[in-house]
Amino acid sequence: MFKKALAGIGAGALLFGLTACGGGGDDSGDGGGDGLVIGFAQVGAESAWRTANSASIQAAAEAAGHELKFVDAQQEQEKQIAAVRDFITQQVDAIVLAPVVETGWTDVLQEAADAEIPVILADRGVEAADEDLYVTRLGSDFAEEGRKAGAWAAETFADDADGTKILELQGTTGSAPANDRKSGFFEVLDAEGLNYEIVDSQSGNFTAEEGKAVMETFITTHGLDGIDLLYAHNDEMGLGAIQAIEEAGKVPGQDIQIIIVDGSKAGFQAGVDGKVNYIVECNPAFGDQLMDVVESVVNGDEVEKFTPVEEGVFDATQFEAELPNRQF
Ligand code: GZL
Repeated sequence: MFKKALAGIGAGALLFGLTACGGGGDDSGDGGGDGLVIGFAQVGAESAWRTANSASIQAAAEAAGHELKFVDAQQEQEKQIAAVRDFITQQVDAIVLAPVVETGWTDVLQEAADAEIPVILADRGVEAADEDLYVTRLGSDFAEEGRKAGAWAAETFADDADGTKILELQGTTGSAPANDRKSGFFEVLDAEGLNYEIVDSQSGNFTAEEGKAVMETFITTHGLDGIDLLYAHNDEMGLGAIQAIEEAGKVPGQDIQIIIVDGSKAGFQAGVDGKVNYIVECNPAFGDQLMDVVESVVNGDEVEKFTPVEEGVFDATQFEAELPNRQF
């Protein structure tokens, strides 16, 4: 692989080496041609967001002429770690990792560093202690997504004299989006001085099935009377909760207001149907941007430690107009 041939050579030679490699090469599919060989350890296929993210990255790699070795880890960290180790053995040019949780990566990231294979984080992040073991992260600012949700809730319930009662469906326990969407949300509620109570908060693991099951438990434990707001960290859990709310004889979007994060077609349809009140967008379609970042890293270019993807927010007045634009 061109990387091994140039190990320990200065950036200039690295650039020359890439050009040399790019000029010739065989069609063995090992990246010996113009393209890179990129190992991608994806979280899983737990949501429409994830499926769209995988499709975006796979399409972008093909369009850029790179070979993408794709592994769906089924939301299991052990499978992601094994995939990264396999990419190291295969001596890929770069590793892209969407870490399912923030902790437990130090050893395998160190192994990639020792093998002189750059690691780029796509989507989720890892704990700060491992910050020097990856080159850059491309993805969302999850805390900002939480702040956006909190700002709408603080405004919507500002005059709720007897206090706003909140249920929270958290994403995968230990994942960056779950941790940060939670912290950003309550940071704003506190900063705005909202009088609120967290009646209950559990993880629905970003899936519709688990989101519905947890909401059923919330209803059994607390009932829905007096509950003002459900904050669901992604669409799937919110949609599962809507089923549980309706089966309990209540009207989602009216008896209990609902915030979801992602912005899938199904989420916007629920908004058009009046069952969701606010949507914070989380953009999965960053495949082309990711390929640019990977190429820059392999070229030895300077890159920012974090590159946020662009994303917006939508309320009930915008759902119908935006629905046709949704890509996943
Ligand atoms: C966020 C991403 C989350 C989505 C969920 O960038 O990691 O994981 O919000 C997905 O839908 O499961």
